[in-house]
Amino acid sequence: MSQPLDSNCITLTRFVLAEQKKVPQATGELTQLLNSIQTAVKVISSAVRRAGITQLFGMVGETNVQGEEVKKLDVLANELFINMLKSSYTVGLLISEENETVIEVDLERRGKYIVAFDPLDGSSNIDCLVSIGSIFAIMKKEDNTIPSLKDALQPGNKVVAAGYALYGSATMMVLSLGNSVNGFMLDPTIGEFVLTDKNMTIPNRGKIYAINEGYTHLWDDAVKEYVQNKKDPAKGKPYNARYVGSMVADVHRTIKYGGIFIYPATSASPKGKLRLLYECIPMAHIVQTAGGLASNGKIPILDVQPQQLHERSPIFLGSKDDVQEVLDIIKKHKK
Ligand code: P6P
Repeated sequence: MSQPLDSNCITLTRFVLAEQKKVPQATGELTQLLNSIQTAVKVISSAVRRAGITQLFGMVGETNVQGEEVKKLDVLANELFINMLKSSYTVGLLISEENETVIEVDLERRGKYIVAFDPLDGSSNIDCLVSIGSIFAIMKKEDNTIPSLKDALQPGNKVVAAGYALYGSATMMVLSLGNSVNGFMLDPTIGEFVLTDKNMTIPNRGKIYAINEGYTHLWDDAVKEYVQNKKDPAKGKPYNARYVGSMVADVHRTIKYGGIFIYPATSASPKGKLRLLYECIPMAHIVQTAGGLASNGKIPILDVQPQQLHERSPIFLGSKDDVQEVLDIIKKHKK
């Protein structure tokens, strides 16, 4: 039985417009910016779902700035984010996981915002149809100088808005404007994102831990002890292990069900794998706004001062009590 059409459904566009009206000095540019991201996400969603049919799977035979093989969908997603953001007339500088340097917007289309994004995260999962996602963080340029690298290297506590799109069994956008986190499901019958998860809050404690245990031999003693505790019946009811290997999917489940997502530093990757500007910071902004914690093991992710565009960071993210538990073990091992 199909759902009756709701004549008053709260679309993402309506929601953002209503939020804008709550801010007297708002110019509407953020609304315009978010609408351009929404368009990019809708096209990426369509492409992801048709990839097998339209031969968008597979490599393009190139490698990106991370030295990873680039897939056709990666290229399409990156171009969509860049083109839609540039044509929103609200952005002056773009930072993409796929581009080695910052992308300056031409003068006539330049705006006051700066957007750091991972256009298609988890792309190694594309060909086997495991959920993938897009991640973005929006900052403001603080002065009227020509946009440059220094404008990109802002700490996460300067982020104005952050969000992700999850291309899973359905396509969903989750958005944090700083005061609340809200989830919008794409209704393909009307081509709109509709508010389905109002004011998302992460449980204070969960029962799931997510970490790639294939690297156990590379972890430090604190992470080894924490994960061992999660499996030890003598320490309490063991947690469930869940790991998709796609950050957006793992983080979304963590917000919905509670628990912890960890990508730690290892002896092979001393700063971990995940990128600070367009993976860790946006996810930290969203999880903290939803009532959780996100740390690099020493300080909150949002307090880290980025030094380089594609720098990596360890991340411990999720339910307040779960993250605090591992931070306490890290502190104990530092003594
Ligand atoms: P590993 C995907 O490649 C990604 O960038 C994130 O989405 C994911 O959390 C992580 O890497 C998975 O890395 O080393 O566990 O395969």
